[in-house]
Amino acid sequence: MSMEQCWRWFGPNDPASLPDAKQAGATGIVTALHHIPTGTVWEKAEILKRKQEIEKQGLYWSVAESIPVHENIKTRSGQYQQYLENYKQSIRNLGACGIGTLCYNFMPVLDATRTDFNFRLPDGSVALLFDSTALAAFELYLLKRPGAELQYSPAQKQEAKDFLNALSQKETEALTSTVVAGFPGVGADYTLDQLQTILDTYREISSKDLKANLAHFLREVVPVAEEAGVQLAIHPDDPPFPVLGLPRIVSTEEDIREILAVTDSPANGVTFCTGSLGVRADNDLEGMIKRLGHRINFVHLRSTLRDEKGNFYESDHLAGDVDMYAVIKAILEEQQKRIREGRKDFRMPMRPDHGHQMLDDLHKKTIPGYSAIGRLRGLAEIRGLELGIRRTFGFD
Ligand code: DNO
Repeated sequence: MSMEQCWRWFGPNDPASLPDAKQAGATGIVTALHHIPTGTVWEKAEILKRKQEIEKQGLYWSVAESIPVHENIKTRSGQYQQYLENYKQSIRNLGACGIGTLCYNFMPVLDATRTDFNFRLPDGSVALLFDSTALAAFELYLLKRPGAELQYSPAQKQEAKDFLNALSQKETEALTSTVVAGFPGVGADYTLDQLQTILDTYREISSKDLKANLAHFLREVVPVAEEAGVQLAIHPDDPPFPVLGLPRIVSTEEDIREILAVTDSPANGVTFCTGSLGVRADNDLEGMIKRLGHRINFVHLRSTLRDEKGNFYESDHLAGDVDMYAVIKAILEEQQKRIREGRKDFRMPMRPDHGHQMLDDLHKKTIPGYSAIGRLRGLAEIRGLELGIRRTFGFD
């Protein structure tokens, strides 16, 4: 038995088509209704329309990634009650349409954060980079975030200033849009002023408060998800440490344990994203799968290479700091365990996360982290490694 092999597809605006996903060997599709604004209900008709489009190509809508959680829910302010009701309704509608897994995150303001979407590797391919000096330059001198200066030493500030001075106008603009707009489907496209205004809403919110708000969210939505037959899968923080002074609460094994303890239910699970969690050297990925595996509802496989300053870039899927062999083996063991226990949720939906822009895609417009060839290479490598492990250990 293999993990369900999925492909993230960004919908009709994705330069890679559904037949491309099929040719790459995926059977499941991971997608979202990206055109629906955050906070608005995903109506059944819209879900079904997308579902039929996917099924017409002989594929299956495996996971909804993501229905973004409105900022008002994260800060428990403004219209949060209405947004919660809308979220619950979207879960019910997903379940009614037969989509059984929902990936979401609780990262404040910005989702996954990088400083460079065009980091050139020695082989000429392009990767995503998080450079702490670039982030410091952004928040100290471009955003001018109050309080940021207290977080850096004089030497770090100087380094950030030198970094910024060496950038052209175009590179400076690219840094801002990379940090602020982030990845597609994230729904954040603020001006610097708007970003500061929204960051200010977190001034009085500690990580303890944010955890309480997440717990409140879970107590509200998990029973609805149970009833609707939808398994929730919280995505870890990316990167797994605070950025721009914001609290981050899904970065470590302990964080995940706390989340799972809020309501012990198969509907309250995690997206095990090795690329996000693997940035921290103190996250023992293999051990985490062994200990928390029963609540892994979705898997993102990707690797990063970090340095001691907290910088990292996205390496090849089978290279970098993540021991992909150990990770896949542990996930397949969890799958076998579920089969033995008679659990129905043994399909273990997995997608290769991110990939390099390479070969022909270097000359095309692609979505950062999601070029067709990069996605294909990631999936192909993971499939091969998985098959080898399955045959070796008799996981069939
Ligand atoms: C980036 C993605 C994230 C992820 C969301 C899940 O490429 O891995 O944007 O989809 O955080 O909610």
